[in-house]
Amino acid sequence: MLDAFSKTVVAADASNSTVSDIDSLKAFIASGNRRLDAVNAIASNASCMVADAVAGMICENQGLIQAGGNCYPNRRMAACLRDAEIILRYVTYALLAGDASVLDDRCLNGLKETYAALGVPTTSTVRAVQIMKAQAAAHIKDTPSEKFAGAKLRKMGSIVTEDRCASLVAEASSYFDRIIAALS
Ligand code: PEB
Ligand code: PEB
Repeated sequence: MLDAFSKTVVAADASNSTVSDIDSLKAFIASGNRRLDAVNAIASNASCMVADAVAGMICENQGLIQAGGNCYPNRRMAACLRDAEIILRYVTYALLAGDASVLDDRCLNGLKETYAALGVPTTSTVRAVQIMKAQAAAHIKDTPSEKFAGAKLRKMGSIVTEDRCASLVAEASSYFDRIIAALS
């Protein structure tokens, strides 16, 4: 498992050179508080996001909760909610570390095969992950809308930068894309 620092050291080691990429590490530290806010924006809204993403997935494919569907009976529904929460949690770990290896090694490694063996449908899982991707972007930018959240709307009220943390939104999105790629 790597983070932004160890990755730089490993890369330098592999090419028999000293760490030269100091600037990117400086930038990582300088933007550290934004990063923590981004992680917090996801982590503290996680239960709402997961419930909404799985509900959205089911709205679009109600066969999932009918007999024979993969969210039926309650035991499978619970497993699905749990899985969505696990996956979202690993995104927060990767975002905190600034590196995808924790997500790859501890969550995605073998997940596609596990789902195939259990008969968990890939397209539905991917849809739930896509909704979480949209939610995470909205929460990092602190622009969740009334349209999707209704009375559950929650803004962090964090310091809004001009770019609305675009680079962190892009980074978080890349982790969701990585999950989708690993499952497809
Ligand atoms: C991965 N998920 C399930 C299992 C495992 C995982 C190992 C089998 C054991 C169990 O049921 O607990 N566990 C999970 C994970 C990690 C881990 C990601 C990473 C560290 O340790 N069903 C749907 C949706 C989808 C879903 C598409 C998005 O219809 C999930 C949610 N996962 C689902 C279901 C089961 C499951 C298990 C329904 C139960 C399958 C079954 O028992 O028939
Ligand atoms: C599911 N939610 C969102 C999206 C969908 C759903 C399909 C759009 C995803 C995308 O753009 O691809 N839609 C929803 C659902 C049905 C449906 C259950 C069933 C009929 O059609 N915002 C908050 C809360 C948190 C939240 C803390 C409510 O302030 C969720 C839990 N959902 C949330 C957020 C978005 C979203 C999309 C932040 C991103 C879009 C936005 O807020 O504008």
